Amino acid sequence: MVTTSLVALIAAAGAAQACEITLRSSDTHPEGYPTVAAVEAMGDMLEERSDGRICVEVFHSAQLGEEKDTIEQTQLGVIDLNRVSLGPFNNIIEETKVFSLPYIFRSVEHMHNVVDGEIGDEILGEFSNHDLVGLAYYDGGSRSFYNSQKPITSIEDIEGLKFRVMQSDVFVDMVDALGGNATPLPYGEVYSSIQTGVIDGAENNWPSFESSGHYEVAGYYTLDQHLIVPEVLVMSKMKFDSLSEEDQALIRQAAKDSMPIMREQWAAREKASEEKVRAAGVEIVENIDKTPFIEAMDVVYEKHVTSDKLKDLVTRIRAVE
Ligand code: GTR
Repeated sequence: MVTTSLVALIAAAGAAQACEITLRSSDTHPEGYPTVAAVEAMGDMLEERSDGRICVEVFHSAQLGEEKDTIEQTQLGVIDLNRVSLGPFNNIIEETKVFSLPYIFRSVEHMHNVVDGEIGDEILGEFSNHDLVGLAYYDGGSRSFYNSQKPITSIEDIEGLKFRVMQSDVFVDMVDALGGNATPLPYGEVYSSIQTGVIDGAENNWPSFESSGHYEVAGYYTLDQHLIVPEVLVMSKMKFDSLSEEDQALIRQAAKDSMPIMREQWAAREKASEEKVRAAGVEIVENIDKTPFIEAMDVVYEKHVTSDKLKDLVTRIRAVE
């Protein structure tokens, strides 16, 4: 046993030594979550294709901090790679707002068609004006409301409830428009805030609702699916620009190649998380009438889609099949 672990240790040290460039990558999710697994898979491809010169080290479970802070750190070049939701970019990169608008995507398939096409490339391109390089899109399913108080079966039930949202004005206005009270908070503070009654609930997809344990403190989940926000893998522009063109191309390609791996894992994890949450006895409200929710969002669009550029993007997104 001792010999085996010693051999493994030496092998690991050897591999680490061979890496000329080690990219430190941040993720708020735990080991095994599809986003974490996808960036690890990207690292494996990169290491192989660069003959062991370029490695990726994924710091999962918010070891490097909460998303808003890690984004700043990535812009400053302290963190090299970062896998985050697009939501926290809304207040920094205007154009990302269009993918964070409630009910902008008709389905996950529609979202895939948009991000895989020219609009997706355009939005990724915007990151380079903000000290970042947009590398790839990942899935974030659809987000719905959960809370500790009561089943939400119609828009009226939201009245007066306090919901945590990601740190973006679009989401604050979204909850306000539904009659609730929005509190922007870092992801890591949501569990205890629901538990202590500081907030009544939050909103997220099946895998996050499950992996964060929020379902243990919020026993009502209403599948209103108000948001389908893609997630992104970004890189520090400073770090990216310091590399050779060949290495930049290797990184871009490995990131793109991790997308199908992510989508496959996501589909499986969504099912597994849903089963776990249902088995735990969470009351799920399904098949609600979404029309009043969609109609209530007009004010959010009026407030946030003001420039010609954003208006044009919204029209083009809607035109995608
Ligand atoms: C998750 C997403 C995370 C984070 C989190 C949140 O679905 O994968 O990147 O944004 O939601 O609500 O903060």
